[in-house]
Amino acid sequence: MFTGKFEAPGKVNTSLFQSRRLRHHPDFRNSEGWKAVHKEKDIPYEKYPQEVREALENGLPGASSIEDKTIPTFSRGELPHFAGINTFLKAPFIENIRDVAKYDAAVLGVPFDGGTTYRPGTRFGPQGMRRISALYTPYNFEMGVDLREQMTMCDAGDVFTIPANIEKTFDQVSNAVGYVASTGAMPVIMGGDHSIGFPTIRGIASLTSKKIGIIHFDRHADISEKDLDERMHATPYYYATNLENVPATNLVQIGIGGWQVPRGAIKNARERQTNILSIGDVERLGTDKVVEMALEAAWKDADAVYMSFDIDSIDCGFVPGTGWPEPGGLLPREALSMVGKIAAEGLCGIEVVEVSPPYDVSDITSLMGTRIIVDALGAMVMNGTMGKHKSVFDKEFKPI
Ligand SMILES: [Mn+2]
Repeated sequence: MFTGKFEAPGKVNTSLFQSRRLRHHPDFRNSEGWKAVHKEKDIPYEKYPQEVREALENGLPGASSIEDKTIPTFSRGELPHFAGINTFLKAPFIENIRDVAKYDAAVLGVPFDGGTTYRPGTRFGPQGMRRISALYTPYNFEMGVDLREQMTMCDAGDVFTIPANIEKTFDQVSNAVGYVASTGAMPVIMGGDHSIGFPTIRGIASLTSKKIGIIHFDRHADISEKDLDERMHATPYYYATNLENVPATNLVQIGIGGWQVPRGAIKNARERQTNILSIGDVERLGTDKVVEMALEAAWKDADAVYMSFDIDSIDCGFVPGTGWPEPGGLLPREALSMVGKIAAEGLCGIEVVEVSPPYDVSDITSLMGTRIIVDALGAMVMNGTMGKHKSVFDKEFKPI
């Protein structure tokens, strides 16, 4: 902190200090920082003390030399961030999947990279995101939300995927996501490559007769009919928009562009009239306008919206750990801003795909994936839209 007492060597230019003295003290009251500092006091503070009490009971009181009497002998709960068993955000792991019904949201991993056509490794995506999510507290400063205090979340573990069989894996994924959603818990899915974008929405769409829109962040259109003769990670939106209640005209694809988009996919996008917004559109229109357009198209005559976030929609300089890096993508700030505003309106599910830890550097790609999830959850909590989608489900869960 500058105290105004240091003496710089040599000649000091005092004109800057003098000009400051002439002005009034700047007013910070309209700054986000000032507002956030004051908002924090209104967030409930009940579950954390309860967690500390449980930690002491389960983990034994700490050594007598430790002055902070909230510290147990065995690490239980959030602290220290480098310790413990890594569930997502240290949320409770539920051994019995039926217990998901008790939570607002359930995080589940889909460790699968059988749909990958260049770099593999996304089977380690859920582990990568869980590990680095330990870095986070459940509180977000600017939003003024505390996920631990204001919602309930569990880690449901991973779907049992079949590494060499895409179709069997798709069935497992649809059943897992459909089951979780049918209990009322919002599925939060950590991929996995983007091939899972079809079975995830199939699982949710099977629970309702109503229409579902999709907001899809990506550098790639992912709407090819086949890739290397199979339904791979370039094909999810071809099959998703074949579903009766998932119209292509309610699919919004943000960030598409570059040299990795197959022409056949674009023909399909054109024929099906999906809504594509390029990085240039984001730059030219700005994130607020893009969000406004995306929400309008995705929600048009739809009853719920699902968000699929391919981490490669962000410039690969920020997310090197991914399967098909394409430079020129979104800036992290642009991505987070749009995700927050889209989630604020309510979502029936979230997925983050294409995080490939073997190609990552310092966990930054996993960290970005984690951040997309927590920002979406935070925005929903802040706007009171968590759980809003539940009324859309009017059909029973029927496993494939
Ligand atoms: Mn992609």
